[in-house]
Amino acid sequence: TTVIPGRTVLCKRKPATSTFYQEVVKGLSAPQKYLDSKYFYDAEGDRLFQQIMQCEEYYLTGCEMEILTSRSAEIAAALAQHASTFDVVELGAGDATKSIHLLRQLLSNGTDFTYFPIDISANVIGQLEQQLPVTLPNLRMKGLNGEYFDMLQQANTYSHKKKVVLFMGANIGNFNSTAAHDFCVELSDYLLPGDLLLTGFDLKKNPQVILRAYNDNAGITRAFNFNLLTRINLELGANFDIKKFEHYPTYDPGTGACKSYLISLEKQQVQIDDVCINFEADEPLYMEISQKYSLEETDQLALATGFQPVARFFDNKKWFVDTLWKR
Ligand code: AVI
Repeated sequence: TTVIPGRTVLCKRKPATSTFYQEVVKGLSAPQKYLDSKYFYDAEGDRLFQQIMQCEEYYLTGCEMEILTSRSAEIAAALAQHASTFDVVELGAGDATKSIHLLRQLLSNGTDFTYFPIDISANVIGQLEQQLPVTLPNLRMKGLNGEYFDMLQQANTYSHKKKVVLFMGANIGNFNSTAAHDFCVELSDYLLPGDLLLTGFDLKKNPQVILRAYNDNAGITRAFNFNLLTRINLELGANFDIKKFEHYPTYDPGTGACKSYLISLEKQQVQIDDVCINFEADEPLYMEISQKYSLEETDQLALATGFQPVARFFDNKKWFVDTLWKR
């Protein structure tokens, strides 16, 4: 057994080599322990996230749904104003319950477009390809299963029209500000001048409202966080005891950073395959950021990454915005 001072004990068994394993061990071996929130979404995580979206406290989904149901005519008009012909590409399409309203509006306007939903889950793409033609019989679509940027490139091989990219659901909030900047720069590199980007941002608002959204009474968000530990136990043979951790959501109204932690309730060791991780009592494990934006900050992000803000669509409470940017 090899002992790395202060933290990790490496035993002699051959370590697992999956990216998941490597990223988990890297995060848990860092001086400030973290896990990547992209790993929340196994089958159980997907199920819990569906429940979060139904929670009374989790206002984001309802706000963006209100924008898509009540403002799709305005959004479609803005798209037509800024691009004469285009195709629609959705990053992280999920079940498309929000975008379907915009797609329906575009069809009823007689817009000639193809819809390219992109999702990392083959399951999601399969379901969309079965369901959407039933709901929207006149829709031309081609599902793309894979990483966002690889699939964006693939969409370009199917069509040379201008692209309207949808990146909704406040997914951009799960990047910290550097990562959000880098993501937009990379996206801008994959697009051509005149392409459009519709992004959902959760806006800064009363801090209690935000904090409650990540600390619902039924404990679903708590279970969503703990599920990643359970996933690591199941898939990587770890032995996290979730009773020895506490869910600790935070919101800083100064920076707009809403961060979730799991706090170790005691000094303990966790074994992951052949790696042993030491937790101190009260030590935080950083799980997720859900960054909140001001309108000025959304404009600054656009301008810093090669986009021009051209329109904004709000819910009635102005808690959420879908911004339209032009590359
Ligand atoms: C997917 N994403 C935008 C959600 C959010 O609000 O950050 C994930 C989530 N985490 C806890 N609750 C919801």
